[in-house]
Amino acid sequence: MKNILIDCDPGIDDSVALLYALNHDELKICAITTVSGNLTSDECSLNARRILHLCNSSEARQIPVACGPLKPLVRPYPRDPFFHGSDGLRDLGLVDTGGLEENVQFAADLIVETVNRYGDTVSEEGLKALTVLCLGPLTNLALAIMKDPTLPAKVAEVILIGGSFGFNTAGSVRATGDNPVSEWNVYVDPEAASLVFNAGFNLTALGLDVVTLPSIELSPSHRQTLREASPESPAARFLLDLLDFAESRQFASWCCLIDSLAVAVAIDHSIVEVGEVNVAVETQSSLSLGQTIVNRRERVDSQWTHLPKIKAAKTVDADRFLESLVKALVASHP
Ligand SMILES: [Ca+2]
Repeated sequence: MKNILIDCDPGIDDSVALLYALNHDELKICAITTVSGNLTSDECSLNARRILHLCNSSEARQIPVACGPLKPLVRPYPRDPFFHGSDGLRDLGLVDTGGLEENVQFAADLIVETVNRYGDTVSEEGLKALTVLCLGPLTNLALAIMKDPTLPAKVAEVILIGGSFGFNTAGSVRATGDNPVSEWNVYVDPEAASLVFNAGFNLTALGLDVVTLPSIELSPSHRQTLREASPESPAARFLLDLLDFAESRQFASWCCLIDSLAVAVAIDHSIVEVGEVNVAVETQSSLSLGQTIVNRRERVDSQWTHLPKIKAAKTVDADRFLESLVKALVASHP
């Protein structure tokens, strides 16, 4: 069992990721924090609690949900051009939170508290006990390390959805930020991303290089499995509804599954192959704001070794990822 904290902005792909983590028996969600990204943080908090209620389990009802700031660290909030439905959940009528209230703490405070509660304990495998999944802009984690700079040493790993690291052309042909070279989560709050990349976490970034690959496509067999489970499984039914929504607008199924890859990597890191990169975030240019710049020059004396070194995913075993996701979703019962 792995303890995780999920910082997120649900949003349809975050919601699938939450349902995946909630229904996987190797993960325990210790806390959920929400950030302004796909929607503003307060809308995301409401949606996170709607998803917990959809699970209808006593364990899900115990998970604290705390809301972060309504805007990025220093910039206005740019509303997501990708339409998630007017409520962020595809307008399926999932309005009920089952009475689940938002935690009174600010998101960054809940992150600090949770890391300090679990970070000094050690798992059976000898690892530090809390893994942090960041599925949206990095505002909350940046605020948390400003409050408590000891956090990076206490977290087992940060697994984040963000950036683009030049391993293939996906970062340019499927860029999601509001310019041709940036990824949405880093684009929204580049200063926060820069702080987090420089903080010294054991950090794995899952960027556009892997999350937008066309091989992340649910097969007819996966869809049949979801359909057969859907009368009993609200999570399976939810994903089928989202796929209809995305594909009716000519988006591929990976659009609904981006954030779920972080959950899959938390369960089994070998689902992705990673490489080490020195990376910086562009925070000045109006043309390339949010670009994650990786030095790919061959000459040893041309390396930018002063930049922080992180792990970034190069390839993904899409078949194993999708099998794991579908298996968890079909197992969910109210
Ligand atoms: Ca997200």
